[in-house]
Amino acid sequence: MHIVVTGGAGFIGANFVHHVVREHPGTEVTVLDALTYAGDRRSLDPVADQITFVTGDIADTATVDRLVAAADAVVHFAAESHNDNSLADPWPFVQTNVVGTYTLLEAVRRHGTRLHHVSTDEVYGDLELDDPAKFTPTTPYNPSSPYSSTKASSDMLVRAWVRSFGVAATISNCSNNYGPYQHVEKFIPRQVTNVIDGVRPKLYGTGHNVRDWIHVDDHNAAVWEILTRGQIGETYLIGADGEVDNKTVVQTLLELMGQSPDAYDLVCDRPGHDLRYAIDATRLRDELGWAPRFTSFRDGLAATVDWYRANEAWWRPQKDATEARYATLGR
Ligand code: NAD
Ligand code: TDX
Repeated sequence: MHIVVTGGAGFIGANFVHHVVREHPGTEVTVLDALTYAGDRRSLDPVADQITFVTGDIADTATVDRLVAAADAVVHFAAESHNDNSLADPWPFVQTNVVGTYTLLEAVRRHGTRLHHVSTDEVYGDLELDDPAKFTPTTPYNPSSPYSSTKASSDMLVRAWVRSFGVAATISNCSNNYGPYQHVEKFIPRQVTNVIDGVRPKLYGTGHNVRDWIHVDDHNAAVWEILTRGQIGETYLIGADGEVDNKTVVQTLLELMGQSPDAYDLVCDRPGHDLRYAIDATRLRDELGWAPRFTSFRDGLAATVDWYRANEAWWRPQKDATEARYATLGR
């Protein structure tokens, strides 16, 4: 099988490429990535001689058409992915997440190529802290931010192209990922690298918001199962029953890094900040037999801390610019 991986120089996409090269060695992999501030070719260094890398935009029809024509499947990770950035400037989110996904859909329609669209649980909005409910594939869409509304839009486009044009696509909506190669703008890498730099972690608002954490390798193993064995036209939710509030995440990190558990600061909240996400992954578990391998969040966090400690050369170039952006937001 020849797959095109969009966004393969980003956090989850790069880990997916590593996963495929490691676990499914017969697969031919072409990465299409625009190398925005969030993409880093060095994340693919360990597999560089086993893949083809194309620098390009998913909204560029000619490039996309050429690559899609030669592939059996597209695994679509490319996106603008950070909520805080989408509040500061929504336009790149509309352009990449909506127009870019549209461009890919038209190409897979022309060439009959299989598509797996990678999306997020944030399309469902948020849950109350004490609500026993979790998101399921039939939960109504109710996105809160420019980021999540553009991801919801892209999901809707995929659904419509399946129904109206018979495109062979699947969708997955996953919860918050953690692991190696995640940009330092995101919550866990930001706090780990702050502590390494002697800066106190920064919790938005009260720190009571809950995220449903999953290790990136568990997400990517699920994506592979859906790509190869999922039912066309279906939506699969991916989650590992990893609900933890942000304050507990920071306190665990502080403890793992030898600091006092109250050595953090509360900073001003993100506007529209979703309270809680929680995933019911029953379909994925029952239909495809998937189960997470990282069952201890604490152990997964400890390994992630070790990775950031050992790979300062990878994250250091992004750190100052990222913190300068946060400083302008007061966060
Ligand atoms: P990321 O920001 O780390 O990486 C995005 C990648 O896409 C970068 O390499 C970037 O250069 C590339 N890209 C951006 N715009 C592009 C364009 N126009 N054309 C080509 N490439 C472009 O994001 P991530 O955290 O790895 O997320 C990957 C996907 O997974 C996204 O679709 C996101 O919505 C989804 N997702 C992320 C999470 C999470 O916790 N990070 C959870 C669920 C779903
Ligand atoms: O410094 C911080 N302090 C803080 O308290 C940062 C950067 C974040 N937070 C909070 C906000 C969230 O409640 O931590 C939580 C996680 O924040 P992010 O890492 O920005 O992730 P989130 O907004 O939950 O979205 C992530 O998961 C779903 C990804 O960035 C999305 O791409 C994915 O779709």
